[in-house]
Amino acid sequence: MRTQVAIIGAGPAGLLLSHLLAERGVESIVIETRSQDYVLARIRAGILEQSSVDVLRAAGLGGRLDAEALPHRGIHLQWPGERHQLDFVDLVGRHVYVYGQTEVTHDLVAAREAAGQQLSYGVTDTAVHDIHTERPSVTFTDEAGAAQRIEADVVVGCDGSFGPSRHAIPESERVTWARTYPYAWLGVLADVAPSTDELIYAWHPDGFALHSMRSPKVSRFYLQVEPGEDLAAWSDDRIWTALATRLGEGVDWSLATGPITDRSVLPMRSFVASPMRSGRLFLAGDAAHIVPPTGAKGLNLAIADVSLLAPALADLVAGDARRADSYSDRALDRVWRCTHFSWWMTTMLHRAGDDFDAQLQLSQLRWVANSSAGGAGLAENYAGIPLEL
Ligand code: FAS
Ligand code: PHB
Repeated sequence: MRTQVAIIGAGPAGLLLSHLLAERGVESIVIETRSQDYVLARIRAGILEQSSVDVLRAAGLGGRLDAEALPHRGIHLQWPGERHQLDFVDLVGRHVYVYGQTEVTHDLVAAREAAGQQLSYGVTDTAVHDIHTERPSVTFTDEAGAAQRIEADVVVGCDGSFGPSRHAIPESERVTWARTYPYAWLGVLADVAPSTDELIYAWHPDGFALHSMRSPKVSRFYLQVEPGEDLAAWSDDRIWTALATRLGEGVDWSLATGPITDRSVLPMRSFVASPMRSGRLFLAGDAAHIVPPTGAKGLNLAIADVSLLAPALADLVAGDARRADSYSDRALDRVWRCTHFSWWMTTMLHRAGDDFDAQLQLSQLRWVANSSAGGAGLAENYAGIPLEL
């Protein structure tokens, strides 16, 4: 097969990139190792920054989003006996939107199918070749078991945290940074109306808890647990008791419960790989960086990367390499800002260390909740710094 841009991965990064390239008259082929059903069923991020909503709307993907997304002015910070609302609109003039990554993926798949995008699911043995030539290629085995090759002008690795593409960058060129946190998240999806108007991020001696949501009838929760926690150790009752305690201790509030429809343990780590470009190979999204989800940055960073990359590749295939040459540095600026913020939110809110650490965390929370400077710092990063495209 022959195309201008070969994209590895049909997650948000790969699907949105193919859409933004098509808008610029650049053709692409997308290959994906999972089935379409698997990709569409994944439950992941829940919050879109204003910039991400703007990108999706400008790309004609705002239809369902405008009808179903829940605009939120801010979040609640909670610790035993106190709950404080941080109003991002008052602090920095920006909203955030509750609209699950699952919905974003559905909208992207529908748009790409309507556009006749060439997209192969169920591929295996993906490999990237000749990235330092003007004829890079991707080989893979298709769902029918046949060996395939895509010859392209450019290859983009949108293959997530466990994909092969970043390993195609020569070791001598590649630098990576990683931090594994001493805790994980137990994620819970439940068919119950949220017991809060906006997300509650709660510090508690027993561990962190987060009350999020997907719609007026579906709630999403997270509990800090040990890394590699055994799901079997968490009955429904234990989950609801822990959530009610951690989210509500010392405040006049009660948690509604309902049928739990999904539960999973999510590891917490930070990871950055540089550069995000080598020759004719570019990286975008989780293929280049992973953030702990406390800052709600993962999906938004993937959208930011491809918003920068699409115009750069359109220029490159037309013979102008300037934006492609600056892509990695520009993308990594935002990656490190989001990596720091996600680390900061995570280490402020999760119980680890000794009582001295706990006093430091509580003091930081009181400062963020009561100082306009502290609140604006969190608001600016959480609501997202405007994209400079
Ligand atoms: P993705 O991982 O979404 O997509 C990569 C795609 O590449 C996948 O479909 C994969 O199957 C495919 N692929 C991999 N190897 C391949 C190969 N060899 N050949 C072809 N295809 C290949 N972020 C938040 O902000 N909040 C959250 O609550 C949150 N929860 C998460 C929970 C989990 C379990 C995970 C893993 C991530 C979570 N994230 C969360 C982060 C997540 O939302 C990512 O940031 C987002 O999916 C990034 O999108 P992509 O870069 O497209 O990567
Ligand atoms: C979610 O709704 O899945 C969610 C929201 C905020 C986060 C992480 C996850 O920080």
